[in-house]
Amino acid sequence: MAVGSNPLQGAAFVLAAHRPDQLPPDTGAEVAFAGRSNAGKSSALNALAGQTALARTSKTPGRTQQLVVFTLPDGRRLVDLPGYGYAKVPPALRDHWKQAIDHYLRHRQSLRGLVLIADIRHALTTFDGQMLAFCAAIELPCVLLLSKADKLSRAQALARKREVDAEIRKSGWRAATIAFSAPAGTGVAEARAAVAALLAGSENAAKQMDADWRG
Ligand SMILES: Nc1nc2c(ncn2[C@@H]2O[C@H](COP(=O)(O)OP(=O)(O)OP(=O)(O)O)[C@@H](O)[C@H]2O)c(=O)[nH]1
Ligand SMILES: [Mg+2]
Repeated sequence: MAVGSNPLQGAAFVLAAHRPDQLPPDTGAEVAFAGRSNAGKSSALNALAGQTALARTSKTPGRTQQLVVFTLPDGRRLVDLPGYGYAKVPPALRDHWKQAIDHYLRHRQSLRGLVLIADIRHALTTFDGQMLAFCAAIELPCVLLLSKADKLSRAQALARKREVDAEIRKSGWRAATIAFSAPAGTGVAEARAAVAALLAGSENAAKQMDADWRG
């Protein structure tokens, strides 16, 4: 690939699903973007796609309220998930999303990997830990984008990345971490390459076994 070309170029909106059964057919390959509400999932997706207004972003947490699906020209997909942990969402809706995301992560055969987004300035949340543990348990590759790195100096950002790397190792999780900033472009090229690698990855072995077992 030519230097500077974007493997995630040409992404286009497909649909927004309120329930996993409204998603496109479970074939091919997709990568999902997950993380705490307001962490910068939609902004990261836009930066990776090289577009400013593909996924909707907002200062107000709880913006993304559906499983929003985008397709690349070759048919592979990016999925923007609703944020977790936003206290002001009514409990019934929060439960709905928890279950929908849970179901999606457990059963989606075409899911090749997860991009987890967490604000570099904050400690990983319980939910982040659950996501990382879940990925480790089902051997789903995970890339952790440490977002809003522009809010720290380079030295501070590097120190935080090292801390998070150490926490991941200590906990027995597996994830590549990238210090990331959507507005400053930090880590964008590296994250694009990581997502392209996830999309090119083989079907998740554990899920395939699960599907075979379920018949
Ligand atoms: N400084 C800075 N701000 C960012 C960055 N990424 C996102 N933001 C800001 O953080 C806020 C939330 O960004 P979103 O991308 O909408 O976050 P989200 O995780 O999709 O949020 P929900 O859909 O509500 O779960 C917005 O005001 C963004 O402009 C970043 O890398 N640096
Ligand atoms: Mg969002």
